[in-house]
Amino acid sequence: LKLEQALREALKHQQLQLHYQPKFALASNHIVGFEALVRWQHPQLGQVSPGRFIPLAEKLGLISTLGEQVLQQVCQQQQQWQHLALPVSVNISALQLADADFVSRLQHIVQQAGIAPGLLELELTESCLIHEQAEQTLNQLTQLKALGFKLSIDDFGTGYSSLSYLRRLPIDTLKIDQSFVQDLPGNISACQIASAIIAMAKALGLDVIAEGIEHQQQLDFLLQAGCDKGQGYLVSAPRPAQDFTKALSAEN
Ligand code: G
Ligand code: G
Ligand code: NA
Ligand code: MN
Repeated sequence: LKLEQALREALKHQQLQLHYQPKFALASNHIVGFEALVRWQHPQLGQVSPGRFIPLAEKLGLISTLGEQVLQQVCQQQQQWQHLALPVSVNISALQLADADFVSRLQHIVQQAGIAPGLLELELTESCLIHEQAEQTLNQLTQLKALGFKLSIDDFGTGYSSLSYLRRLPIDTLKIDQSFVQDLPGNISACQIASAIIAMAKALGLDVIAEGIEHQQQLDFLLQAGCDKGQGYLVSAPRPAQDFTKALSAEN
């Protein structure tokens, strides 16, 4: 009950913050975009992990409220970074996407901020995409795509979606799950799965990015397997936006 009350207060007073993790070109280490990750620093409870409060927000029916605050903050940040023209991705939970108002609310937030939809990418997990209302989800994604938003499948390879369903989705990017990346290059099946995802993405004309790169040998393997983008502690953990603003203005 205490955490529940604290979360309600935090949402009421808009106290959640965002960190940003760079996405980089594996060949050059240049930043090519960011992923926004929500953070909650509570005065008494300390840092509460999203792994705890996101499921709680879902349970309490607060995930759309939380998600809208995240989207609003990302749009504000993108106003500030507009000259960089780097896409920022946002994690969207299944229940948030299931909200019938999701598309129109997102559109409203983006219009209010005056941001080009192409600067926003929505990260959806496979479990977010497969449920009883597959047709409705397909419909929504088609609308989002038509509006110019970018779509990616997060944690790719860990879900249960069929390739025949995925084939119909208007997706731009596959994100190779970090559980595979972690085991590169020493584990043969991890190598084969990563290579297969990269080859499949290319064959389908999709972008592919590897998550959770911590070591140079992982990066080297991915690069020679044909993957050209990554994220991970090797280059940077998620950090406050201002930590990047200065470096980016020097780079661009
Ligand atoms: O940094 P990490 O501990 O940030 O994130 C833990 C989990 O929380 C990940 O699965 C991540 O996708 C999820 N997460 C982080 N930020 C958000 C967000 O803004 N919305 C949703 N729905 N999930 C998020
Ligand atoms: O579910 P999703 O893929 O959105 O979650 C990403 C999670 O991975 C976040 O909690 C983020 O902080 C974390 N993360 C990002 N880079 C690394 C990394 O290099 N290693 C590990 N172990 N975690 C990472
Ligand atoms: Na993600
Ligand atoms: Mn992921």
